[in-house]
Amino acid sequence: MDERLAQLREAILGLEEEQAVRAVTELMAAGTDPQVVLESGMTAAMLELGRRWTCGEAFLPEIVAAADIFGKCSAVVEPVLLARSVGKTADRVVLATVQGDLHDLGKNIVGAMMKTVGLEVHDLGNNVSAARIVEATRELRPRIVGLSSLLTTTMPHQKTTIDELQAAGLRSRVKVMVGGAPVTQQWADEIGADGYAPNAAEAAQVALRLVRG
Ligand code: B1M
Repeated sequence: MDERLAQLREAILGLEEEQAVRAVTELMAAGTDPQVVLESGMTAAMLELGRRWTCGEAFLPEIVAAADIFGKCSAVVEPVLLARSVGKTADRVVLATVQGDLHDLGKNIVGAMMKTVGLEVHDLGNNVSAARIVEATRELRPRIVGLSSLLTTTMPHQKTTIDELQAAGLRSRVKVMVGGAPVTQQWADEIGADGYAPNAAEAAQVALRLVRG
């Protein structure tokens, strides 16, 4: 099993789309836990790529290509993940990557994991302004607003969004969760968020705790 996960990682790192999709399909067929495939296979490959990028050993076009392959692999894993969903709750989540930020692979996994615990997820996409999140909160009346940010330069938009929810008189109606690679519990506390999670599996559990009050 570990060997197949390693093959998946290597295929993503080598930008071998066919091999990556084949590896992920075989892992699913073999009954491997989709969460393990997402975290230890696919996410691990992206983190290694990020490391190589920082060291000048990988370049932007490679990152773009790997992100595309990651999306294709996700399309194989997500249906398996969703098939394990427990019954639906009536609780809605509005999820977005904040303004100025195009990173959405992690946010998409968070959305999928939240669906598996029965939450109704409305994903607004990436590069979403605080105004749009406020509007969606007013329209959809979610219990949770989830904000993802992968750039240190866009993290402040998590705070702006919280401030704008407050200004619109909606802050007391929702719990705000934040996450993304540079986000920490300390940052979440600092900006007055109600929850933080370091990964998608924990995000789903934190969301459940927040809706159960
Ligand atoms: Co960019 N990028 N990127 N990038 N990118 C990072 C984030 C970076 C750390 C790379 C590096 O320098 N080593 C760096 C940020 C540095 C910083 O902020 N200090 C960086 C940079 C600089 C940039 C650009 C500025 C590069 C440029 O153009 N010069 C540019 C910015 C574009 C923009 O957003 N405006 C850019 C662009 C891109 C691509 C478009 C090429 C691509 C994104 C494609 C896409 O998402 N569709 C990309 C990628 C892929 C990365 C890395 C390599 C991988 C990110 C990823 O997908 N990880 C990344 C390196 C890294 O993170 N170390 C990097 C896999 C994903 C599953 O994990 O998103 O962390 P992650 O999500 C996790 C958790 O964080 C958590 O759960 C998820 C699953 O476990 N989580 C939450 C996420 N959201 C959550 C929300 C929650 C709770 C948990 O509650 C609501």
